[in-house]
Amino acid sequence: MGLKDYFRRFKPAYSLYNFFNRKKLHHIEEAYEKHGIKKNYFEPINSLDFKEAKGEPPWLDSRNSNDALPENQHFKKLSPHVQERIINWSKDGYAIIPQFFSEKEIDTVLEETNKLVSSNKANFQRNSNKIMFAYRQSSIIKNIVNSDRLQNILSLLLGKEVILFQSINFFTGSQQASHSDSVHMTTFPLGYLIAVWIALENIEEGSGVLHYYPGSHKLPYILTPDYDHGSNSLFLGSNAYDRYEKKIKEVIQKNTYKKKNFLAKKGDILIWHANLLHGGDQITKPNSSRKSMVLHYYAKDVACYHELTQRPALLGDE
Ligand SMILES: O=C(O)CCC(=O)C(=O)O
Repeated sequence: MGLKDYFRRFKPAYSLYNFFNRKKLHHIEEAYEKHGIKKNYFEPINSLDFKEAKGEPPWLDSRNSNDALPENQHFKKLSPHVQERIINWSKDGYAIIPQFFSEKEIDTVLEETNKLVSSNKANFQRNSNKIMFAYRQSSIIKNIVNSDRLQNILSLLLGKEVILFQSINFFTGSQQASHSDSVHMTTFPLGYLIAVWIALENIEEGSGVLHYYPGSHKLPYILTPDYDHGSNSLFLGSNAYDRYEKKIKEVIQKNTYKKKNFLAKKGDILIWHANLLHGGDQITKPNSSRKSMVLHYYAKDVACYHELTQRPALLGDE
């Protein structure tokens, strides 16, 4: 293992970084205070820290959306097209809204993304061709994708106002193994993350299609105590994510959830629950493109952190 990897697993390095980023960590100080957790804002954190804390899950995790949504004032204001698409949220853990974005909106997002790339401003993730946080660099992208029209739906589903935390633009399939976002972007109480996948072109079979397991959001969350993560007080476990993926594979094998693929048309969206298992299929047609954008939102007034890397989330920089 290289020195760089060793350093990436060294928890005090993150603490030092956090120490100098207090402004982006006020939210976690507030959460610690609210839940009586004796911890400094810069220290490592994971779900075990909230073992004794009390908190309510999102309202549609404890109620049936078929009964609860029709009584809701915000639901009543949505178009019948959207209402019909989100009504089974609590059973399915996902909602597909065809043609949520117009062709013109998507073309504008693509043009802006291409501009970021050609001007060398795109924030490519290490060793990948995914662009992170494009919405922070282009207000045009931000205004299109992070519209009130979308936020109102997400806030309704979580029962709390949402804030956009991260966007990822893909040119090709991620081929990421099935996972729950809650190991990457975790909340206390659990369940206060929500994601939106936007098709930026018609998605073809073989291009590394997004897959998901309807209903799998009801499975227990797989967090630090539930798999062999290999970390200790100083270091994160080596290959902790591989170990997590292995655990999820076992969970899928033990259950009977049926995998579905999202063969989306340009402008379609799929919204998923914080704990819905999903991932990217293998690319079987070499050189195929799969242009898409993912938005991850946290709810306001909850603890937001990263279970896998045991760091509080840095919020801000909008
Ligand atoms: O788009 C994909 O292939 C997977 C995206 C994903 O899993 C995520 O952003 O959480």
